[in-house]
This record gives sequence, structure tokens and C-alpha cells, in this order.
Amino acid sequence: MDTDSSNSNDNNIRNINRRTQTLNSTNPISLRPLTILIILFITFIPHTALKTPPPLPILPLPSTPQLQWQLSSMALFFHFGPNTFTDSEWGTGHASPYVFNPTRLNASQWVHVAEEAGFSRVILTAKHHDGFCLWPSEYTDYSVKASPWRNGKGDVVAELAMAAKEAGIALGLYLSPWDRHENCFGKTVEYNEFYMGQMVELLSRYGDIKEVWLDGTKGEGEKDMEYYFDAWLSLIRQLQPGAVIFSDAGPDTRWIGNEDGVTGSSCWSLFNRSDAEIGGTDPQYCQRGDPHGHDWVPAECDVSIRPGWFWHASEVTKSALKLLDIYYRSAGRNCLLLLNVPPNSSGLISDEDIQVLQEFKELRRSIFSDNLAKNAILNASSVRGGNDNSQFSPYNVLEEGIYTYWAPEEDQSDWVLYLNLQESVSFNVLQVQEPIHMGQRIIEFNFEILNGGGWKKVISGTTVGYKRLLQFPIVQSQCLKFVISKSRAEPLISFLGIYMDRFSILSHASDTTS
Ligand code: FUL
Repeated sequence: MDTDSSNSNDNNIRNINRRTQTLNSTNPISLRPLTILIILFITFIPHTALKTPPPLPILPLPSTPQLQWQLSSMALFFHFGPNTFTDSEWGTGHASPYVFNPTRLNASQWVHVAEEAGFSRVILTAKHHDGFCLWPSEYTDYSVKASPWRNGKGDVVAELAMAAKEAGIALGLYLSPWDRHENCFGKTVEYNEFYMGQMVELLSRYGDIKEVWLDGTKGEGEKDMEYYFDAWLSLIRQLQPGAVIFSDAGPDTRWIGNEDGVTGSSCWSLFNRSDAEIGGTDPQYCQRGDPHGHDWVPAECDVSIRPGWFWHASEVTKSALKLLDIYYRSAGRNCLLLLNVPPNSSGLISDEDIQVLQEFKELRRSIFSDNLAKNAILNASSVRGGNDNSQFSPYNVLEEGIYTYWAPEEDQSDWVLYLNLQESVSFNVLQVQEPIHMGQRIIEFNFEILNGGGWKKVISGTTVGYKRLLQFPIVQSQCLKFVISKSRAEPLISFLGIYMDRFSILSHASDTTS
């Protein structure tokens, strides 16, 4: 050892000992403030730095593709094919492929319309019930290959996939099991082989596919045959693990049980897949979901912007206010809104549909861009880890997104969030969100305002889920409270907002107001 450093070490040790003796022999009252601070720092810092872990999630939970799907809130559906040219909805499968000739088809326009209107996903009917394929399938002669469009060299799926990729829009594909063209439909093994061959083409040629839409519809009196759903699902998982699979029985997203694009006031993402069958699930069960369900299968609300799914020159577009009403009762009730906007026979989305989509976007922007609770002072009945724990603070509900949330202490009987808006505010919409990656929890809740010295109930409801929007006649108050009266586990809230909607006319009263 080098002597210089050994001497200096000895000196250091002596100095430390001397300082310690001084400390020990000194009356604590005369300790210098800096020393006290150091002692406090050493004593307390290690303890306060420990975080309280998040509460246990409650099963079932969404998968990553299901979360991505739900967070996107809305998707556009494109019904397109020979029906667009023959003015029909369920093509017979015998229309000449020659009718398919969209002279101005531009998939970038479809994607641009989606983007401009605030939709980040699109789904195309690659094959509808008539069996006509919008891509050059090698298993049939009934496809774009046999049409005059792009001299039989075109591929609508490829053009849309390219445009969607460039714009960063997620792409989904609909491949109808019911096929009115193919002769092998009705022969179980042969048709399943044919269908799976087409599925492989679609899921291996066009990059990432984010949703596969399995429509269980089959016309009455059709040939009886078995679909090998289990084999289809395994194949889809193998080829596109990031895709959600839709059908009236899931496995990843379920039909809502109607084609009006709306659900009732209770909507669980929980569901029992064993109680459902593709093409044969009780629509009521689809609509409500199941508070005791073992599977996470959230609902998708499909509806068309026009009366039909395919474009018809004579049909009129729904108004933006109608779309807003549908939005409240779909995306505002824990579902994804799948809005069909059918390209017309020139291969473009019609101007009147674009106009309505823009108005719909503007309505949403003007209502939801200003959370009137943004400056509120928040308090809660309790906070997980103590009132000073910012990780689970009630203020987290003012931050957008699901990953920060208010959590109460465990084993409480009161679950209340209090908001003092600091001034009296008028509003008629409440938005509440749960951090669904932790499971869907809330069963029942009340929303109340302080009015004339007492609390008055504005609205009560059942189920929240990813996003719940509640409308009620205009109320005015400075102090609000959100009370959770029943929950599957400690309730967690990731967002709470209040808004003024000056456009909607309250026509449906399925939530309870007082
Ligand atoms: C239904 C089909 O029969 C309609 O034509 C449309 O595709 C709709 C989305 O699903 O089952």
C-alpha cells in the first residue's frame, strides 16, 4: 500500500471519529441546522422513495391488439364490389365481372377521407357474399382479374394497403364466409380449403392486417355446411398475430347485435365465448356482454352512413347530427364505432358523404375540445398509498389517456371523486373512462352536483369501460361529485370531463337522469 495514501486514510478516519464524538457529546438542541437536514435526509429518503405498486388487475384483460383497437375508437368500413354497379346489396354471385369498372378509383382518397375525419382504421370488403374478389385470387375466376378495371391487372386490396400504410392508417379485411358464386360452397371440406386458401392470400400479401372481419350471415335456404372456425382462427393468429378477429362470437371483438351502430346503456367487454357461436349468438347477449364473462371480447357497432351498405345513387346520407347521436351510443358506450362509407361507382367516396364526415368531425371538436373541468380542484374519498401519493392522485383524471388513473385505498366502502370547478359552470355531457388494461370494474355510478346547499343527482348509470359519454339536460354548478356505488374491484378512473353540447337534441333516455 502506498504510505501517503495510508496516512491520509488514517487522518480521514481520525477526523470522522472526532466529528462523531463532537456530535455524540453535543446537546441535540445545539445541532447545526445543516447537520439536522443531513440526518433527516439519511433517515427518511429511502422510505419515501418507495412507490406503492398498482392494484391487482381484475381478469379478464385485453390483449395488446385489443387495446390498440379500442383506443382507436372509430373505424371506416368500405363496402365495394359489383353490388356498387348493379344497385344491389346481396349480389347473387352471377353478375358479370364486366360490371366492375370504377374508372376513377383512388384508394388514397378513401384513406385521406378517413384521416381527415379523425378515423385511424379502415376495413374493406375484400369479398362480400357475392363471392367477387377485389384482389386477384388464384382460387377463383370471379375477381378483379376478370374485370375491365385496369385491364384485369388491378388489385383493390393492394392499392388500399399501400395507401393505408403510407398514411399510417390500420387496415382490416372482410372475407365473407357465405359465397354465392363458388360451386364448392356447401361442400364442407372443399369450401373450407378454398376459403382458407383465400385467407392465406389476403393475410400474407398485403403487410400488416389489423382486423379480420368474419361475417356470420347466410341467406335463408342456403346450402347447409360447416365452417371450420377453429381452423380459421388459428390460421389468422399464425399469419397476423397483431390482428383482432371480429365475429358475433369474437374471439377478439364482437358484433353488437344490430346494424344501427348503437348499444344499450350497459355494455360489458366481458363475455363468455362458450355461450356464443359464430352466426348464431343471441343479439341481446352480444349487446350487453356479460358481467360474469371469462373472456375479454369488446363490442364493435357497425352502421352505414346511408341506408344500404353498398353505394346506391338514390340513397341519402345521414346527417352529421345523426352520426353524433350514434357516436354517443357506440363510442360513448364502451364500443368501437365502425361507420360504413361506401365508395361510389366511379371508385371515389362521394362529396356529400365527405361533407357530412367533416361536419361530424367539427361537431366532435367543438364539443369535446374543451373540458370544462380542466381547472378543477380535485379530492377523493381516499388515495391509494396516501393522500400525497401523486401516482394515484385524483388529479390524474384530468390527464387524457388511460394509463394514469385515480385509485382509492383498498378495502374502502366509499368511492367518491369531488371536483371544485372554482366557478359555476354550465354543461350537459359527462365523459368517464376506466383504465381498461386493469380490467373493466365499475358496475354502477351516480353523478351529482351541489345545488342550493345540497347534493342533487344529475344522472346515474351502469358500466363505464374504455369510454362512457352521458348526456343530460343542461345543469349549472361549481361543485360536482362522481360516486361509484358498485364495482367488481376497487374502481379506477383514468379520465373525467364535462362538456357543453349545444347541438344534440336529447331524444333517448336510456341513462337515468333526475
Ligand atoms: C351483414 C351483411 O349481410 C351486410 O351485407 C353487411 O356486409 C353487414 C356489415 O353485415 O351481415
